[in-house]
Order: sequence, then structure tokens, then C-alpha cells
Amino acid sequence: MSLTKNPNVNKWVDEMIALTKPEKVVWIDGSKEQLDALTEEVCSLPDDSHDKMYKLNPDLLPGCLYHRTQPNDVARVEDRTFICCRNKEDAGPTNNWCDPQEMYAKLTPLYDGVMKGRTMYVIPYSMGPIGSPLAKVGVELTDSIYVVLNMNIMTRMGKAAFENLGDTSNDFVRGLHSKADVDPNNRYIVHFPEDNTIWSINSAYGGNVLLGKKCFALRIASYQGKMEGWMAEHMLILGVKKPNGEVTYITAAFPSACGKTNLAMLIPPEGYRSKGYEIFTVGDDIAWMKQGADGRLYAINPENGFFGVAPGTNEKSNYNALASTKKNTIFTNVALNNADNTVWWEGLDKNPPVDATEWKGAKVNGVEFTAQVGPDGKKQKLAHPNSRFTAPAENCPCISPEFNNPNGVPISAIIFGGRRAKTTPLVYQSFDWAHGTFIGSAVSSETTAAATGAVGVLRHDPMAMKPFCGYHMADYWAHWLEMGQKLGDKAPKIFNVNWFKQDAEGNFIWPGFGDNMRVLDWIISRCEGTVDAVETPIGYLPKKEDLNLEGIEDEVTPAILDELLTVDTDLWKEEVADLRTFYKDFGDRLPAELTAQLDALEKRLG
Ligand code: GTP
Ligand code: SPV
Ligand code: MN
Repeated sequence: MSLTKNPNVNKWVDEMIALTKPEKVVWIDGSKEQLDALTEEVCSLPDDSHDKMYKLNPDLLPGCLYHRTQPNDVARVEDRTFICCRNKEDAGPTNNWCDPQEMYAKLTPLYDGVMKGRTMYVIPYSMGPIGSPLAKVGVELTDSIYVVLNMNIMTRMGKAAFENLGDTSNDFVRGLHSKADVDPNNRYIVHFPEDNTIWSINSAYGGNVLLGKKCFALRIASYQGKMEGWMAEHMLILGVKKPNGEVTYITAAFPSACGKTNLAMLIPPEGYRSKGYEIFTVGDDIAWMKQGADGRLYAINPENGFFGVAPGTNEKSNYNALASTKKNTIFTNVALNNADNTVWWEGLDKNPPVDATEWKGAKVNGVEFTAQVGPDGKKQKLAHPNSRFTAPAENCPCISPEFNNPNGVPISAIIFGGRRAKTTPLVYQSFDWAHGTFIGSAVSSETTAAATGAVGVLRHDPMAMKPFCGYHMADYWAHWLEMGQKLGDKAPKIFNVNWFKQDAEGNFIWPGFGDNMRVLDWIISRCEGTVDAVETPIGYLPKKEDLNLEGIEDEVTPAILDELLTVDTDLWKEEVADLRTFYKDFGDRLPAELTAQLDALEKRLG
């Protein structure tokens, strides 16, 4: 029975029931009894069911579940992701486009009767704290229990979300998901921003099917933000508590699998901890930001959990993320340690389990398996490189006391970054907001396993939003410039970082992780105006003596520091030429300000 009187919701759900023809419809109220029953159901499926989930060791990982998706369904599919607005020009050169009527007509037969013999789950959810003026409501229809259980962690799910919507509003995002046959040739992740609608079919993996996340909170929300005067960004949000007790909030946009979760939860080096520095996590993937009554920019995390990259996560690299996964967490495509029914992934420790199940489901000797070379010429992996944990934010030892603050936190600095083996120094500051917008537009990064396709290929990923901007990227840049105008001298300062600079042998030359605190320290000092900088053609760089390297002097020698902070004019001239080519794609929608910024950079480089 429907959980709301809202006729807009009920009418749409009825239409989708008529289309997909489920045997049964279950409205998700979010109660423990209901979720427990669904957990029992999905865990009692036969082993050969693709939907099967497993309970993990109740003593070591209480409330935790394990799932393997099909091998052809392990990451976002950018080539099958569409923005369907009426005018092709409004989608812009970075998105796949199709006419909305054409796309509805193409997908309708795929959804017709697709839930026959299945149950449709109606999931009401809120992106953002219930009652927050920045929060928004979505409803996802799905035939997957895995989706229901994940949405329960990632969003504020259940009846309360409808209370937020009220009985008459039409302002909710309509998400329709069917795993269908998980047929990769008919996989579509489709957005209709002008209809507040998302249609996803033939996938059962993460970012493709948890429709509150990338589809709503980034692609649809970025369009809403443009129309309504706010911003939806692929950004972590963290607070740095200083010895005087003050907390400075910072957001950072890095492309997928480029270090947001790690930075958001970092543990400062001993030298900082002993002085009283502490990091608080507000979010690890998405920020919604709006100007507050005091003129500053405020951010909320619309999510309620972390869908984080498992490989590489360990006690040392990200203690807080690992701790977050110790209860009520869902693990997807990691390996099983059959000896104690726990999980394992590359980089958790150096001891792969002997009695292991790898991510495709084969029982193997993990020690032997990981020592062998696979068909791709690389060492075989027990866990998929894009295997992930879905962990409740409340589990995180360093979750911010402001996590549920309906008004969000005031942002002092915005950081851009990516994986760049060369060219980009460890950190630099923009001259002002417009220059910072230019720097964001110029972000390039090496691709990762978060999306299907080649890994390690350098590509443009402006503001880390290439896969997630729901409209024309040049209009998005114009929106950034407008926001800067509105914020005026209260605008956050904008920086760029690169944790991934390499030496000639391909080793990272900056220790990264907790030591990134040293860079945050400089950034905060710059915001407070307590430290000088070196003016270079690309922006302000730290004076060498102003980066605190206490305790890592052996690792970051003066020669390495030189390398980290160098601005190589020849490489930057190549960067300018490349950007000029990139900008051409955006035609006359490219804001003149950005061309002016590029011209000015070229001139400064001489
Ligand atoms: P999405 O969830 O895909 O948006 O990614 P994310 O940006 O949250 O990425 P995450 O923090 O999970 O990092 C992904 C990978 O980057 C992991 O393999 C980390 O070990 C690695 N990584 C994170 N921070 C650093 C760093 O400071 N230095 C180095 N060298 N690697 C890092
Ligand atoms: C990303 O790829 O940026 C993610 C993971 O955060 S997913 O939700 O699968 O898109
Ligand atoms: Mn992400």
C-alpha cells in the first residue's frame, strides 16, 4: 500500500507499475523488520543466483553482507550514460545525447513487462538531512533487493522522506531501475533533467543503479543547481580542527578513485596530532553548496554513507574508512576469506587468504592465485580493482558533529586535483575565483577502474565532473563564474593539488595520505592570510620553508621538494596548447572569461 497521499508520486508509480508489470509492489518504509526480512530473503537465494548476497562473520563483521555482481557489470559505463534534454546543444560535447522522446520510445519496450514475476520496491529517500532546506527527495523504483539495502546505507531512506515532500509537491526525482537481464548490450543509464527523471536498465552495479548518488545528486542536481542558483559537485567535505579549537571547512574535487575518501578521513601526522589538529569528515564524494544568509558558501553532504574503493584501504592508508566497514556494511566484488567468512582485497594486508573466493566466485588458493600472471600479463587479483564497500557514515570514527546540520558547513577553500605524473605541482593557489574556475576547467587526470575502459589514460576531467555534469559543460563553467560574482569577497579560495607526481621510474614522489595534512595546513594559512607565497605564471606556490616537512625530511629531500614545487615552463606551454584544443569543443558557449584566463596564462609563461 502506498506510503503517501501525494498524487504526483502515486500517479507516477502507477504508470511505472503498468509499464513494468511486477507481480508484487512493496513500499519501503525503512523499518528494521522490513530490512531484516529482505536481508533474509536475498541471503537465502540459491548460490547460482546473480542476486545472491551472503552474511559475513557475525562476530567479526556484524550486520555485514557480501555480494558479487556479474563480471561484465563492475563499474560505471560512461559510453552508455545519456543526458536527454530537448536541445542537443544543451547537453554539450562531454555528454552522450539523445532526444528525450526518442529515448523514451527506445527504452519503453525494454521496460515493458520487465518485472513480471518479480517484486517492485518503491524507495522514498532524501538526499541531505531530513528537513534541511538544501535537501531534496527522490523515489527509486527497483526490482533489486541489493539496491534497497544499499540505498538504506547511502541515503535517508523510508517514510520520513515523504514527510519532507508533503502531500502536494511535485519536486521529487523519479528514478526507475530494473536489473532486467543485466545484458550489457542493452544497458542504459539515462537522465531526463527537464523531467526530473532517471531510467536505468540492465545493470546491477553501484553508480549505475543507486540512483540517488551519481544520477540524482550529481547529474540531475547539477542541472537543478544551475536553474536554482546553487552547486552540485563531485567533492569531499572535511573540517580541520586547529589547536585553538576553530574548524575550517574545505571541499575537494578529485576524479573517481583519485583520493577523495582518503583525504576526507585523513589522520594527521604525529607532529600535528600532538598539537591538537584533527580532521572531521562531512562527506567523501558529493557536496551540494549554496550561498548562506551571511553571504558565505555552505555545503551539505547529500549522502548518508560511503560507497568507497576497497583496494588499497588498510589500517595505515585509511584507518577511518576501514573502521567504518566493521559493521552494517555491504561489500561488493571483494574477495572472501573462507576460513573465517571475512573479506579481503589487495592492499588490505600482505597476506591473501589461502582458502579464498575471488571476486568472480571461483574458490582458489589465494596465495598461489595472486602470485600468478593472468591473461592480461599482470598479477591476478582476488578483488576487483573497483570493488567497493557501502558503509554507514555514522560508523566513521571521525564523522563531523556537523554531519546532520541542515544548514551545512561554511566553506573556506575549494581544492581541485587529479592524477598527474608530470606538470602539475604538489599545490598551488589561484589568483582569484575566476582564475580558480579556469584551473578547475583545466583539470586532467589519468583514468581509473571506477569506469569501464582503459586505465591510466590522461583525459580532461573538468572539476572532476566530466562523467557527472548533467548539462553543457561550458554553461556549467559560466555558472561557476556567476557563483563567484555572487559570493564576491566571501568566496572560498581556490587551490589545485597533485598527490601523484612521479619520478622517472614511476614511483610517487610525495608520500600522500596522512601527510597531505601538510598541504592542507598551507592552504588554511593562505586562507587566513598568515603565510606568504611565491607568485608564478600558474598561480601562488608555497615558499619551500613554509611547507612543514618535520618527520619526513628523509623521504622528501630538498631535491624532491624542488621537483614537487617546480613550474616547468615548457610542459606548461604544452598544457596551454592542449587546453586551447580542448576549449575548441565548447564553441561559442565557452565563457570569454576562460579564454581570457588561458591567454593570460600563455602570456605569463612568456
Ligand atoms: P570515488 O569513490 O571513485 O569517487 O573515488 P575517491 O576519489 O574517493 O578515491 P579514493 O579516496 O577511494 O582513492 C582511490 C585510490 O587512490 C586508492 O587506491 C588510494 O590508495 C589512492 N590514494 C588516495 N590518496 C592517495 C595519496 O595521497 N597518494 C597516493 N599515492 N595514492 C592515494
Ligand atoms: C565514482 O566513480 O566516482 C564513484 C563510484 O564514486 S560510483 O558510485 O560507482 O560511480
Ligand atoms: Mn565519486
